[in-house]
Amino acid sequence: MSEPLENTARAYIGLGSNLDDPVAQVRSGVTALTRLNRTHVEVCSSLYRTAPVGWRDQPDFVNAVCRVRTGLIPAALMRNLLEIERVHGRVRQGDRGGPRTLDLDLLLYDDQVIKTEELSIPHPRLHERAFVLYPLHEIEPDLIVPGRGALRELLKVCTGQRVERLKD
Ligand code: PH2
Ligand code: MG
Ligand code: MG
Repeated sequence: MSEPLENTARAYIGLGSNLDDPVAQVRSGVTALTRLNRTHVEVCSSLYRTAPVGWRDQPDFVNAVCRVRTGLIPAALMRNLLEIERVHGRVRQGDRGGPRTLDLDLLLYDDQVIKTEELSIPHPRLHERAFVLYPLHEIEPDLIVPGRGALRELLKVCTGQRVERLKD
């Protein structure tokens, strides 16, 4: 029997991949989220093909966002996300923003604002990234991002980044 999810937080997780069959990587990442302890995946966005932001000279990404309910505290949830990345062959070589098999970003955790060595919530660049804002808007159009305001307004500023929703 699954554990009760009372006193849980609502968190949003961004998924991204641009190596080794990105669509399969992102789908597998979602499956891994559904298997996390004390965590229930409530809804996932469509998959989106997106132009790389930052380091341009790399393949297009596939991105998505999931909303979960979780009994894990943010640091524990983050540790679990890093472990899922590792299982998906993620190699970290100081290549910030470079190609990756699977990236799982903890975007939001309730309306908390957290800044520690390991964790920045809301994700510090979420408000300027169409590849996060579009899938987030698909599942949560009325969302307010703590410290950044209405998602709807953030989207308006975020033009010029190529984002294409993939058919199921
Ligand atoms: N992730 C990055 C850097 N740039 N661009 C797109 N389109 N999608 C991503 O997931 C992405 C990126 C760093 O995590
Ligand atoms: Mg990322
Ligand atoms: Mg990341």
